[in-house]
Amino acid sequence: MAKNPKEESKKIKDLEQFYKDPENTTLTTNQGLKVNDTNNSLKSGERGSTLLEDFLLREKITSFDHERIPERIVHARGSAAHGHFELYKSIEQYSKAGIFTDVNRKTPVFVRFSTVAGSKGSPDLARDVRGFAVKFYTEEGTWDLVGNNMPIFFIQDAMKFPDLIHSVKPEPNKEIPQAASAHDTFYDFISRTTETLHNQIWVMSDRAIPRSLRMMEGFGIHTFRLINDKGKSHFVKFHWKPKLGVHSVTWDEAVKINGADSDFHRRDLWDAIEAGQFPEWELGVQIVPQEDEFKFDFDLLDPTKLIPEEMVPVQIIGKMTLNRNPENFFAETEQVAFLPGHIVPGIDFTNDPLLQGRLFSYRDTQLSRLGGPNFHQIPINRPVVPTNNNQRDGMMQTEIPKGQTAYFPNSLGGGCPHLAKIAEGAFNSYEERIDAKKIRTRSESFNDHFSQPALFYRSLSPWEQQHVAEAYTFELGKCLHTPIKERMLWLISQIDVDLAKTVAKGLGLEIPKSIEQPINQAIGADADVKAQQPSEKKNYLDQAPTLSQANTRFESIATRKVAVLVADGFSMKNFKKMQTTLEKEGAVVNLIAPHGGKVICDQNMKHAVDASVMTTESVLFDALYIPGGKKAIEALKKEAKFLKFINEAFKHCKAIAADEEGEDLIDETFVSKYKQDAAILINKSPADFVNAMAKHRNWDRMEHIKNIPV
Ligand code: HDD
Repeated sequence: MAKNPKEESKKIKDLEQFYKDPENTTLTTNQGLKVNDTNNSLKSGERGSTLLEDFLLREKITSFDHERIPERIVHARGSAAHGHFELYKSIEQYSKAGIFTDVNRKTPVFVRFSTVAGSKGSPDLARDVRGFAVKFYTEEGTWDLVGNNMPIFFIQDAMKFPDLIHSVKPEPNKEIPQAASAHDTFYDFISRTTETLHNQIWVMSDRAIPRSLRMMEGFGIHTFRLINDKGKSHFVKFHWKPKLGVHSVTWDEAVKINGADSDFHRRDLWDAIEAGQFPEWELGVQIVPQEDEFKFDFDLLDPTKLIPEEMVPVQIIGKMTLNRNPENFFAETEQVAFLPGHIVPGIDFTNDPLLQGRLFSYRDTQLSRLGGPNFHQIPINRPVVPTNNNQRDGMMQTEIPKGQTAYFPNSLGGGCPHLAKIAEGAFNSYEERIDAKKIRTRSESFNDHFSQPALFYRSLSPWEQQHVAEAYTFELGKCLHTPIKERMLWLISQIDVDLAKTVAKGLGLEIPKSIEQPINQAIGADADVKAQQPSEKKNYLDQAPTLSQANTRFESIATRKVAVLVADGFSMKNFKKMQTTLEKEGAVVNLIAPHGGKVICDQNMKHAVDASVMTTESVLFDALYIPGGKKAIEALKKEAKFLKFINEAFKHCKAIAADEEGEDLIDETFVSKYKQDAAILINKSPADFVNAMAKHRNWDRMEHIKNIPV
């Protein structure tokens, strides 16, 4: 039972009319005919052929044959939840949107998280960008903020999106590899399209392998506009900040989690919500006055650039809570349709060419994914306010529009539906003055491709920088074509020479002194090639500390999973003390034993085992605890898997605690040599263990972990 109440919003009430509960019902056909045999087809004799007449067989099989719809072309793998958004303070000086002015509202939301490249069934811990799509069911219509967990995008113009995605998806001749960017076609494209380098270095960082969907930031990416009731526009970037901080796993863990539990993120989100440990994010805005549009060293319309928080601080204005799991994956998570074009008065677009292309693509894709123009009538997509217009018919029309007229203006229908005035809340686009020639080109103000990847890398802590170097080395190491790797090495050297040297060493290659021109080939055939090359690297800010995960929140261990290694005879006194403290802090304590069923402690009490060691792995936990108990420790020593468990947790820089005889088990492992480590806690207080866990990992340990052969 959830500790906290589930979401009961206007949207949930709307969905309730569509719920179908099988409890106490009789099996029927789709026509309501009661059925008394759904196991056998109608035959001509007991051993005879099946008859065409069998409408029961036909209905059942036909429905089954058509159960699948096309998976999303990108972001196919995802998980979602319901919740709400609350505003802390009105920002009416910037926006007239009800959601940004009315502090008494709880706006229902449905949020879908996703990976980008993999198919629907691909593993959760792929190195990838994560989608962060929020549907706000507002009183003025639905607003979709369709963002990612990184603040920038790979490309600057929607025209290049199919190329980007074709390069990262499995190669078309062999459909390999699944959910992975570590292959030739991706780096062939990246190395010839230098605008991608900023997003690419973020993907090489730990941001691409989150510990949990609940522990990642979200970004609207594009510069949008906020419009106030006087019609004045401010530029805005949207940020989601997780209450639990931004945390990641290591690459070695990610690879192993994908085998041990490929639903790791999906399960984590579901379990946290079921347990009443509701994920929360604060919404922040970076506001730039219209007059300051050209005050930056980069173009605000360029989606490959972020505005460092050190230059424009993020103002926190509200909080989103996810507190209800969907009832049905297909009906809700699969059928939800996000469209960046869904906006409300008080919010508007800018001329960002990536955003402009997205405004076309998302509606278009729903037509083939959901079968026609009426996808807004699917329960999860229905707004919470009435819709009235003269759009008609189409596949799967489920409403019954009444009346003689389906056009405007009309007099036969009393002029309805009638138009709304702007003062009554009608949408009107921001009046932007345009005086330009029609031209197919890229603005030269978009040409700075190296400054921000370099700023990002400079802002990382040494352990994060090491992870970036290892990620490039892994990814390029999987490429088979040396010229592609060399081209990448040269480009990385433009970001940071030392980084390129480390990667080159790992690849056993030299950084080329120069590469053939042009560097950037994402240009038109008649373009001025020189003008379109990346400009000199600038240094307008030495460091942006907010970009580093080393500066995130480390306050809480809520929802962290602790594996307690036990066998018959484990110390109840040690265990109870630790369990009480951990659970008080909101952590999840699991007993891992040599077998399933029950274990008996030294006080002769039976305890349910959460998992036998054979069915689980240390990578699925955040920390380990080994209570004492001589008999138990002797039993644990006999199972090599427990030793692997401990060695691996150490390698992944996790906190490990042991009491009394628990130390003897530690002494059987590689950890015995590193007992002075700050996150190895032998006979220390539970509070010390909590503190070590709250730091997420002890990254200082990284210098030793290469010595651990697991
Ligand atoms: Fe996209 C899905 C995020 C650029 C075309 N995109 C999709 C989803 C997210 C994003 C989170 C999944 C939504 C869901 O959960 O259903 N996409 C982004 C971001 C972008 C971006 C943050 C850049 C800032 N996307 C982008 C471009 C195009 C698309 C430039 C095409 C020109 N995206 C799509 C799509 C998808 C999609 C093909 C697939 C399924 C869907 O739309 O509904 O239309």
